[in-house]
Parts: sequence; structure tokens; C-alpha cells
Amino acid sequence: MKTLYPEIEPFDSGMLQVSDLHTIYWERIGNPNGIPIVFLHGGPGGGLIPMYRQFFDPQAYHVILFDQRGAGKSTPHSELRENTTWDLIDDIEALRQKFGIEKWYVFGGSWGSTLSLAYAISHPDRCLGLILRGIFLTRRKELQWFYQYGASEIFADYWERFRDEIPENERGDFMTAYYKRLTSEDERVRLSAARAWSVWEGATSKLYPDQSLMEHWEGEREALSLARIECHYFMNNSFFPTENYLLENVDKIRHVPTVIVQGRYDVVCPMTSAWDLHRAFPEAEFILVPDAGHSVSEKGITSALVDAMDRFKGRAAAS
Ligand code: STX
Repeated sequence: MKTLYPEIEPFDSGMLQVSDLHTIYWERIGNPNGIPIVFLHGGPGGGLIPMYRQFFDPQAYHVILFDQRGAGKSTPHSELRENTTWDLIDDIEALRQKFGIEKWYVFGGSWGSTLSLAYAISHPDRCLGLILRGIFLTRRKELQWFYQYGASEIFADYWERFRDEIPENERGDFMTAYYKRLTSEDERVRLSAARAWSVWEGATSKLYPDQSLMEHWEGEREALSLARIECHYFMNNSFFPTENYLLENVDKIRHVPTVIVQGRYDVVCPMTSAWDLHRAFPEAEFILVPDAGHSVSEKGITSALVDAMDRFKGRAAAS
């Protein structure tokens, strides 16, 4: 089993204005002359945590991490205007150009895997490789599973709070009911809905539910950005032109070296999506972790990701 690299502080960080409205926070860790990687966090709206810096050998890699529009330290916080998948893809390109990087690895889990695939389909020539975890294709059935019916049967206890936030007569469509509240004029309504929405995800992310993860997503800023931005994206099919956009376009990236890491007991992003991607993209290495849920902090998932990055390091050195 491999474990995380030691905690590390950025050697550089700052804010990049990407539109009249939005400014994004970025940071760089590791070796500025190393192999470049961009890290894409989850949600959308999840923001960075320091642990995300620890998957990469800091001698070998130059890692650029950033808070996506409206998330973490990016401003305005939890803003939904000018916030689409295509805006995020443009922001990734703006960061790449800012740092004079020609090609880089793209590392993302959950929504980060969605965005990694979408970025690679738009800019395949910029990708040295993809490291994808907890595959999320944002299809209707994935959203239905997690926010309407399915995950509710496995986490019946935690489901109660998510369910009870919404009056009975609106429970036929939880996503629409939450969207109404998450965009309410009333701050208390927004925050209460945001906490219920975000804690549901925190509660269901690990094989063994983790109290500290739930407390994290109870936080006002964390809850608001995750819930508002997720619900905004998911109400809009993540701004993809078709339901199955990522699988329909996967042929554009099948030449890019790719690793897929998936926990078998992932209830947030069930393995069907990883399996569908594996079938559509057989060249990619497929690693199914037998004793893990969704979270990047599941031991077997962390180990597979650190190991994949250590192996890519050798590959880059040999080429
Ligand atoms: N959300 C999928 C996703 O991207 C439906 C995701 N899952 N958990 C997270 O993100 C956090 C780590 C941000 C909670």
C-alpha cells in the first residue's frame, strides 16, 4: 500500500481574473521544473483542501491546483452566473498559458473526472495523460440515483435529513425543489438547504461514514458553494450538448495515456459509469479497488492514485 506524500505548502499562489465577474485562486507545489500536472477538484463547487497536494512526488512534479469558479477562495463565492463547464475549461487553458506549460497531466476525481474528460476532449493535444477517480459522467441516471432514489436505500439513516428538508408535496423531484431553495432570496433558506445537500454527500462518500467529513460540509461557505454550484450544473445537464456527451466523444482521447481508479462500493458515483468508460476506452488502465467507497481518502484509492503518479513519473523520464 502506498500512502500520501508529506504535507506541503505552495511555493507560489495567487489570484487570476478570468472574467469581469470571476477571479480564481491558484497555487503551485513541488518542482517548478518538474513534470506539469493540473489538479481538478470535485463538486463542482467542492474547492481545494491541503490533502490534494499530497498525491505527487514534489521532486518530480510541478502541480497547479485551483479553486474552480465560485469555490474555495475564488470570488465571488458560490456565484452561479458565468459558471459553466465551458468557462471552467477556458480557465484551465488560461492557467496553462499563464505558466507557459505546453502539455500537462490532468488529475481529477468525481466531478474532477468529468471536467478532466471534457477538457481532454476539447484540448487533447494539451494532455500528457489523465488520472481519473470515481468516474462521474453526470448522466440523468447518475443524478437520479444519488438525489432521488437509489443511494437513499443504502444510506437510509442519512437520507432522512436530505429528504426532510423538502416538503412532501415537492419530493417527486428533489433536485428542482433544492434548486428553488438554494437560489432563494432568503439567506436562511439557502443555507439550510445547502447544509442538508452537502452533508448528504459528505455522509455517503466513504465506505465507513466519517464524522469529520460531515462536519466539513456543514460549514457555511463549504455547504453553500458545493450545493449551489452542483445543483446549478446538474439542473443544466452540466452544460453538455447531449446526455451522453463524454462517452460519445471518448474516441478523441483514446490515444492519451489514462488510468481509471474506482471504488467498488462507491455510492456517490456507482461503478457503472467507470465500467462504461472502461468499455468505451479499453486502452485506459482500469483499477477497481475492492474495499472502497467514493472518497479520494479511502486507503486503497489513495494508494492506487499515488502509485499511478509514481509510475507516470518513470514513463515521462523514459520518454
Ligand atoms: N458530486 C460528485 C463529486 O464531484 C455529485 C463529488 N463528490 N464528492 C465531492 O465531490 C466532494 C469531495 C467535493 C464532497
